[in-house]
Amino acid sequence: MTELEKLRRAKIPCPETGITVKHTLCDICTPENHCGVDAYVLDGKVIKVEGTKEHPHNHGLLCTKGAANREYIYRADRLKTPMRRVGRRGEGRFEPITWEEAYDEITARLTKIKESDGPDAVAVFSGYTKWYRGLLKRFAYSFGTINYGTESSVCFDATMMAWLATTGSFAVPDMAHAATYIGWGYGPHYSSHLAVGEMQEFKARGGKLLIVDPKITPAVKMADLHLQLKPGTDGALALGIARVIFENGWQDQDYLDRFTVGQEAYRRECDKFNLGTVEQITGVPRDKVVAAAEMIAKGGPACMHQSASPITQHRNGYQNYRAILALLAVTGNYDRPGGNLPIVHSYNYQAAGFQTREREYTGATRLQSIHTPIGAGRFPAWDLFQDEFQAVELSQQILEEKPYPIKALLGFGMNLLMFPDTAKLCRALEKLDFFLDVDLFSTPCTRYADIVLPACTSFERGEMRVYPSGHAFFTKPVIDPLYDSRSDTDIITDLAKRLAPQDELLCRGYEAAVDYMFQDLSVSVDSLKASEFPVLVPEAAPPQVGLTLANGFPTPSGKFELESSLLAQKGAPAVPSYPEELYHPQGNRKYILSTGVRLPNTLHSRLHNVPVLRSLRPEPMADISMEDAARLGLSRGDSVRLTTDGGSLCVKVNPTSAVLEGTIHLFHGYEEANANALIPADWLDPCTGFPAYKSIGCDMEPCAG
Ligand SMILES: Nc1nc2c(c(=O)[nH]1)N[C@H]1C(S)=C(S)[C@@H](COP(=O)(O)OP(=O)(O)OC[C@H]3O[C@@H](n4cnc5c(=O)[nH]c(N)nc54)[C@H](O)[C@@H]3O)O[C@H]1N2
Ligand SMILES: Nc1nc2c(c(=O)[nH]1)N[C@H]1C(S)=C(S)[C@@H](COP(=O)(O)OP(=O)(O)OC[C@H]3O[C@@H](n4cnc5c(=O)[nH]c(N)nc54)[C@H](O)[C@@H]3O)O[C@H]1N2
Ligand SMILES: [Mo]
Repeated sequence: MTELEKLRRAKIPCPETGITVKHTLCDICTPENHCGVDAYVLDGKVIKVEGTKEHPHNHGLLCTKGAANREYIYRADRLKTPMRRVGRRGEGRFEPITWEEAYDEITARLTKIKESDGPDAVAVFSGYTKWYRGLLKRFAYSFGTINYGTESSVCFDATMMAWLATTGSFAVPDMAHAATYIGWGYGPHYSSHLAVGEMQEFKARGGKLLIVDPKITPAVKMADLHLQLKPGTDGALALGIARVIFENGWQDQDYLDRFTVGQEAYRRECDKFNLGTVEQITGVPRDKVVAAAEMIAKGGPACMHQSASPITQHRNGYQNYRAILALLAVTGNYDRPGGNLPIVHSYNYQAAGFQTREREYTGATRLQSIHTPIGAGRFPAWDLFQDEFQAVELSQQILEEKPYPIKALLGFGMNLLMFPDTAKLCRALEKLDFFLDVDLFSTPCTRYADIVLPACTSFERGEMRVYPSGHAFFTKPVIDPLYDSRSDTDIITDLAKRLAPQDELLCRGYEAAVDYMFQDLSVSVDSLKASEFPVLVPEAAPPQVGLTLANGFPTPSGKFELESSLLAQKGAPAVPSYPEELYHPQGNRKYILSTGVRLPNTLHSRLHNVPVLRSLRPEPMADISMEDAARLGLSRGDSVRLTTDGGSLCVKVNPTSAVLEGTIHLFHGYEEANANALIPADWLDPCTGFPAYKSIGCDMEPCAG
């Protein structure tokens, strides 16, 4: 082997090999992470990825998913060109067309529908991808429709809405000053790997960790106390813990008296949950409930993990989460050092400690309409706090045409396997007059589209990111867009020029939009582009502790609302409650099925087709307890039929001591075992409309493979 061959094989970046290292980010998972990535590029191809050591957020670390970026961007099923459907909807037969042909057809079809049925008959939807959303939302409003909706209809926003009703502002844990950490539904090793290091430091300082989780996870192994509750019973547990605190006089009565409203009504709710009741509902032994109460109330300043979604994805999820939040008031841990500190999201779902004009940009062109957005009037918390449509109601409105018809859908990164009752959504997509889907890959959803457009990945585009440290990063493409793909924001801008030409700022595209939003700051797209790494924005400042307590909460009463006046006005339960008879997940079925608890090698539907990650769990598998496996005579790899009120499917089992007897865990996004085929369309939290993905009654019986 020559010296050059050796250098190339070792992927050494230097002039001889022609290998260069360029900096970008991983956008496979949640914007909370979006780690810096070093891409090793040879002849316009990415040949290797590593974490960026100079990146202020991930400091060179990458998780399983991030390390698979090369295989992700080169997935064999990348869309190559714009396409027009030639077969039946769902069949997946397409012909390639040019971008111009695609744009002409989209423009003609949408213009016609706007004329015949009005602009609100066109719905604009974004899946999990978030980077283009500011532009997409403004495009929807400038086109004239009020129907802009996203995957946030099922994700973090229920958590956010619980904070808004309770304290008026979202708040993050002040780990640096806390003595106790409440890890309620906390699984960072799989869902948010950078948080693990923070937890290790916290433990090394002597901090105490409480974990409330139905599964035994890597985080449980770090815990001082683990409450292994049945999925979705969190409300009963939180109210029971509060009752123990009150009975022992451990509450911060001064905080409760000065800063909260609704104490009496809340205490009446807590009184319903004595230790026997709590144990019977949740399965958590009474001594552990008492120990948790003591740890939270007496263990020094306590802060809690904000939990993205597993607490709220239950039929009583919103109230369960509010019941947990109430513990911060009972123990005086909101807006105090070591507690949870209020912050505001400043750009693209992230808090960076500086203000931007994002809301002004996205909302400026929203028109008045005689209609309300899809799903309005059905879910009180959603109505109070959201301006988007509630996407779980999309299929219903397309099919029923009530209160008015939806005829066209523009999907960006839409994944139909995300929605409960997938079959119903497929029927709805079949009924549409026009469906555009923009994606990186050929998916079950693109198969229903009339026109499919190929988007490019974060490696092939430039995009703006902000980080909690106050940093902003404007990336540059590290390779050209693959095939004939384009960035989402270029696609939106091109469509805007045809369908909303009057919106001059929108038609100037993404960089103009970012500059508009950042105009009050001393950084701009150009100044950020000049840097290879994230730049600290001078205006960024850490949250100031105690301001809310001094100036009043941004709620109608100016206080921490244990009893929410806004929810009361909407006829929703104003005090956190757990009416078991209403939310019992099992019905007459034997098991509780929880779908979608995160696994290290999966991200929704995105990574099932990435060979290296697929190899870690080659097939979809339901995790079941050793006890249930023994009783049914099942070994690893045997098949079972799972049946719920929503449907039934066959899947292999993975017996494990990590899950509770009587529970079944199945990850979602697999076409061959679609968890959401088991969730009925109406299995929703009535406050938020969020699907109860994580607790539904299920039967299980062995079946042929
Ligand atoms: N690997 C991976 N990472 C991801 C994602 C992914 O698909 N894969 N998705 C991203 C997205 S969109 C989101 S929203 C976040 C979600 O991120 P997280 O909120 O962290 O979600 P999970 O990891 O599913 O759940 C965290 C822990 O909550 C536990 N849990 C499940 N049900 C309950 C319950 O009823 N009560 C309690 N107390 N605990 C429960 C789970 O067992 C798990 O250990 O993850 C993000 N990160
Ligand atoms: N049963 C069950 N269902 C769930 C959950 C659960 O826990 N259980 N979790 C829910 C949660 S919290 C969430 S956030 C949702 C996830 O919501 P989904 O929207 O289902 O998430 P993904 O599958 O990651 O991505 C959607 C699509 O976006 C495409 N895509 C990726 N990057 C880009 C891009 O840059 N541009 C474009 N145009 N497309 C892109 C992907 O190829 C994919 O087809 O799922 C929800 N559904
Ligand atoms: Mo999510």
